[in-house]
Formats: sequence, structure tokens, C-alpha cells
Amino acid sequence: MPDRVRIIGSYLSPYVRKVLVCLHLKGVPYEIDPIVPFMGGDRFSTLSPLRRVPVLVDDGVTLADSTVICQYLEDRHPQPAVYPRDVADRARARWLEEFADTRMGDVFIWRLFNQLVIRRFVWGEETDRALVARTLAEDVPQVLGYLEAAAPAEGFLFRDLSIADIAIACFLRNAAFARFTIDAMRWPRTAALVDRTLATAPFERLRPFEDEMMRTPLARHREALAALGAPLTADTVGTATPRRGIMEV
Ligand SMILES: N[C@@H](CCC(=O)N[C@@H](CS)C(=O)NCC(=O)O)C(=O)O
Repeated sequence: MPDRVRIIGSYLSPYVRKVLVCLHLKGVPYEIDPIVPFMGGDRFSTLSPLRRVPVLVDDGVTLADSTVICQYLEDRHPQPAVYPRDVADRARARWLEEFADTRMGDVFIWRLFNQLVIRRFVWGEETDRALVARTLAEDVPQVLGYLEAAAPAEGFLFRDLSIADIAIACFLRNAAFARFTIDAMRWPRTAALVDRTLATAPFERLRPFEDEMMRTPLARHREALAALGAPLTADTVGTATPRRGIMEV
């Protein structure tokens, strides 16, 4: 359907979520092929050379990186803006988005979520408990300490909801899937900022699909999402057999 943006990627990916939240905020219609990247077939490799999600296909444009996609959406659909207007604030918002995508991705996805969810449910492997313990004791406090110094007492990081708040909250949503919540006594501003962000309409709209994915076996994801009325694509670039990723983390 050419008048709808096509997104490839699971509702459980924080990078996919970042893009979906931007689409909802901007009111851009989309359809989704909700695969986890490890289940992508050969067509997925063609669309996403790093075999990562999200992928956006729109009007002849194919993009395979959430940051590039969000900037494309901002250029295509400037209002409402998700990047601050002021040049310095816009740069700082992009930096916080980058911090979220790299450092928070490393800590919350590749260590916690990967160890506690992906390894078990995709690969049937044991969790590395020592790695999880070390991450919780050392890396998580460092990340949250950094965010606490940047977080506002009220409202969002740059007045209106921006890509910075969105990116940060996306990772904490996955952390919650791995049963992690921010200690609000120790990092009160960050905890409140994330709560405020996750309570916005776009995050709320996505929540039922995410929750359903967390309790549904991979093979039944599409069927379960269809029952909930998700805007699914008619076809999929997914297959039944998992493949290891091609990138070193
Ligand atoms: N820089 C990329 C990172 C995307 C990413 O790492 N996505 C994960 C899913 S949460 C993925 O596809 N992992 C599969 C792999 O790395 O093999 C972006 O912002 O889109």
C-alpha cells in the first residue's frame, strides 16, 4: 500500500519503538512487518545490510537505522517537531539520542535484555548471571548518574517532548521487560522523566502490542498482533529459522 510507510522490526526493539513513537507523534500512517532481526530471511538482508531493525521503506526510500529514519521523518513531516528548534538544544538532543542508542543500548539491550530475554527465548541459552550482576552494579549506575545530571525537575529535557526523551525512555521500557525499574530514591529526576515520557499517548498506544509480544511465542507473534488490530503488512521478510547477527556488538 504505497500511501503508508512500511516499518520492518519487532515492537520489542527499542530502536523500532523510537521510530514508531515518532510516526505516531507526527500522525504518519504506517504498516509494520514485526520481525525480530534474527528471523529475517534473504530479502531482509537486502533491505538491511547490517541485518538490524528498524527498516523504513517509503516512496522508494529504504533506510536501516533508527536515527537516520527519525531525521528523515522530521524532514518529511516537520510538524510537530521532535527535534528542538534552537541549534544548541537540537545538537544536545541528538547527543542524548546517541548516548541512548549506543551506551544504553549496550547496557540495557545487549547485556540485560539480551541475557534475560533474547538468549532464553530465541536461542534457548542460559543467562550469564555474573554479567547481569556486574552490569547492574557498575554500568547501570553510571548511565543513570549521567542522565540524572541532565534530567529536568519537571517537564521534558527540552521543554516539549523530543527525540532525547523518546530515545531514553525506549531503553527503559526494554529494561522493564527484563524486570528492571529505576530506583526513584537514587535517581528521582530520571525516574520521573521516564515515567512522564512513557505516559505520553504514542507510548501508551504501543504498550498493548509490546505486552502481548512478551507473553507470546515468536512463531505466533503475527497472529497475536493481528488479533489486537496491529497495522500488519500483508507479507513478511521473516522466516522460521533464526540466524546469528552479522555485527560484533
Ligand atoms: N543503530 C541501529 C541499531 C539497531 C539495532 O541494534 N537493532 C537491534 C534490535 S534491538 C538488532 O537489529 N539487532 C540484531 C543484530 O545486531 O544482529 C539503529 O539505531 O537502528
